[in-house]
Amino acid sequence: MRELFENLNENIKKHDEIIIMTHARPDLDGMGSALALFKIVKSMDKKCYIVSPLKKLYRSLDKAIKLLEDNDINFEFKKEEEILNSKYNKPLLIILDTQKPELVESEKVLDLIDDKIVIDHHIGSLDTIDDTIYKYSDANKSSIAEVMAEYLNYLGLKIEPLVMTVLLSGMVVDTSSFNIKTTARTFEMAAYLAKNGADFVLIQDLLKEPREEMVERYGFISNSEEVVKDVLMCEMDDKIHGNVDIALLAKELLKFEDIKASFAIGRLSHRIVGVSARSMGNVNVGEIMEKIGGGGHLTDAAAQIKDKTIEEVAKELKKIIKEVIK
Ligand SMILES: [Mn+2]
Repeated sequence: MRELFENLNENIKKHDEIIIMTHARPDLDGMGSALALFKIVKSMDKKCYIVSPLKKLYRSLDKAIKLLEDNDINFEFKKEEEILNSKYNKPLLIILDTQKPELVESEKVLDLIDDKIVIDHHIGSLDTIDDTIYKYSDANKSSIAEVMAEYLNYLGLKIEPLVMTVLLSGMVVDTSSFNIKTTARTFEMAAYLAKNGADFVLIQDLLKEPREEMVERYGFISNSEEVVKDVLMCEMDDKIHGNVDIALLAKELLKFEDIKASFAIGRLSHRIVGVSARSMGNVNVGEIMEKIGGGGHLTDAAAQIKDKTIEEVAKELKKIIKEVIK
């Protein structure tokens, strides 16, 4: 971690303008981290912009940004075309919460800026962004929010409590309220944010879901099928969904009684179908995801498959599940 922070410090100093980008359809982890990093970069007296999301934000993130703006905490967002049409003096692009070129907010911005730093906590399965000056990728981290909390801690920097709140909400979302992917350090960093003003009640408020979204999710769940005993699989529709939506489905399926593993399949982009897999620990979903081109851990794994339909992926996955779990 120290190496990452030293590298960030050094490179932010070396460059004149810092552009922050996260994945398309950003969530509270990706964008919450971008907002915190924006504040960090500004504290170093550098020009800084966040690539603004093209597609509609998640409602919770929308609420978070509005809450910040209502409290006069402002950020500088720049649209893709604005960035493409500007001249930059020694720009640095920092990519958060993804390392796949296909999943970033703007591939054109990715191509435009030479100096890149990637900070991610997903498992790299397809092509990843490799022409970086520094890359930090640790699938054992709960969230990029946790990494940003570490960075704030390392710098000893205090930023607005509301930004701390949004950062902590990213940690809450990525860990399903501290139920998965946590380490002792995750709790320490959550405590650090709380100590510096992050507000858990406000987070509950931010995360309340609109009824129609829950109803849509339960629609997919009600169509899930038991592939083998105590293993559920769920296919979404062909609309493009966020990584988080697919993961959330897998997490929800695992809550049902006796279920020991769960799989959710949904479309991530026009070319990529995503699979999210979870288990209680007695089925190795990492092994199953490897067989379909992905990877991960015993209890938490994922895959991204190019140029196949959801049905094709489902069929292939069912076959693998039946082979692995007898
Ligand atoms: Mn994340």
